[in-house]
Amino acid sequence: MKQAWERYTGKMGKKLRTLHKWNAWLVLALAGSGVVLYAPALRGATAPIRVALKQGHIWLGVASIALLLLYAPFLKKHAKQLRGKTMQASNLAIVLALLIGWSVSGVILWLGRSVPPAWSSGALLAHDLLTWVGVPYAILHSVTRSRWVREGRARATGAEAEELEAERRFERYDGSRRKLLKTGAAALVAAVAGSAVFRWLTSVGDRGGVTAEEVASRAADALPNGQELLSPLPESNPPMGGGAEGTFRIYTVTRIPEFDQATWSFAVNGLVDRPLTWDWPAFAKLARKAQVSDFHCVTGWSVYHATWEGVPLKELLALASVRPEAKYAKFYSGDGVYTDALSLEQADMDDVMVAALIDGKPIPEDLGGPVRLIVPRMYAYKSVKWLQSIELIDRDHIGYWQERGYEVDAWVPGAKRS
Ligand SMILES: Nc1nc2c(c(=O)[nH]1)N[C@H]1C(S)=C(S)[C@@H](COP(=O)(O)O)O[C@H]1N2
Ligand SMILES: [Mo]
Repeated sequence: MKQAWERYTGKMGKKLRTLHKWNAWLVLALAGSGVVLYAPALRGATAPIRVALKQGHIWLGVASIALLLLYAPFLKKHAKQLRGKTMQASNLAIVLALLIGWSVSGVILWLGRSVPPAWSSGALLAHDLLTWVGVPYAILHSVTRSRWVREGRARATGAEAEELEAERRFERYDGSRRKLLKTGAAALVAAVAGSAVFRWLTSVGDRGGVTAEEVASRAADALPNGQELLSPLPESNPPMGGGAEGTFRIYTVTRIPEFDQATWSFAVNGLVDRPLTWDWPAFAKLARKAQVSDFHCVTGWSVYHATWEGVPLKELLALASVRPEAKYAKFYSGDGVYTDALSLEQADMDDVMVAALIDGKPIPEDLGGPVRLIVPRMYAYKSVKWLQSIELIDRDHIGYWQERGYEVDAWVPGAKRS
């Protein structure tokens, strides 16, 4: 590929060419793996390899940081050579800003549980934003250069005279209005294609993320039948936590099960003396409590001080009268695939809840409604959505994500353990 710096001669030109080539491949691989890691629509299909994919993405990121460090000694001289070439100089500035931004936020994300959740969520936001700017930019960059590359290749037969001619063409082309038009057209195509791909990748049911405020405004349509049965306690209306802050990313590994009040049921069974089943109206009548808690996904995002209202798990277990030989509670999602488990000591924590409302509104379907588990002191992969039944068992059960490489220890750092 003939880039601006390919016209440099000498040692530095050669090094820059090599660095540029490696950087291009790394950015491509990072973008590919990063988009797969991000895309809600791909969670289920990629579940078995997600942990390895994330590890691979991290190592590619480390390699990319190494390239930046290798480039650093050339920066001053390189910038000097680009003086007066506005297009190329601004390209360099943009690329460096992107790479540095990705590196810093990536390292913070990599540190994971050794940094406060607020750092992780800031870093995740930055990492994503840079990607939504950087990937279209990289596509644009390669598209606008490729025409010149094609011309250059046709002419570059090795002869010096032809090389010079190609270079002259490039200089003219670089400044021409045609280039501007081409760039504009390529930008348009990239933007349209990019947003279509983005919308597909982020589609889960019908959306990819939902802010706490949106939860409140959409809740009414989310549970068309039965939501009127859940009248919020005074503590959640207005929410005693003051309203949740943050954005839930909507996750499912299959689909979003549809809530039908007529067929919905909830059961506690297994090693219990009194197996119990509720239909929706009966479940909606159970005494509920309200609590304020934070919600942390291990990938870096958090939602703070949501007011959850529901039935404390320990009260449901007490109603069913757990037998002494039971050691674990296993949770089944109505999606038919997702499960998790808690030891009975963990299940006994006061804030583990089968929640039905958030901030005084019924939990919307895409956030796990009508009822989901909430385990505030553990990462949210323990918080099974569309909770359908709880089975008491005498041995541990490895949950959906732990089975696929997530840490079995899901405690949020700093959280008080049972
Ligand atoms: N049934 C089911 N429950 C689930 C998940 C899932 O994919 N399916 N994802 C878990 C993970 S990893 C997180 S971070 C939270 C996300 O909750 P949200 O989709 O309401 O934001 O749900 C947890 N519970
Ligand atoms: Mo998560």
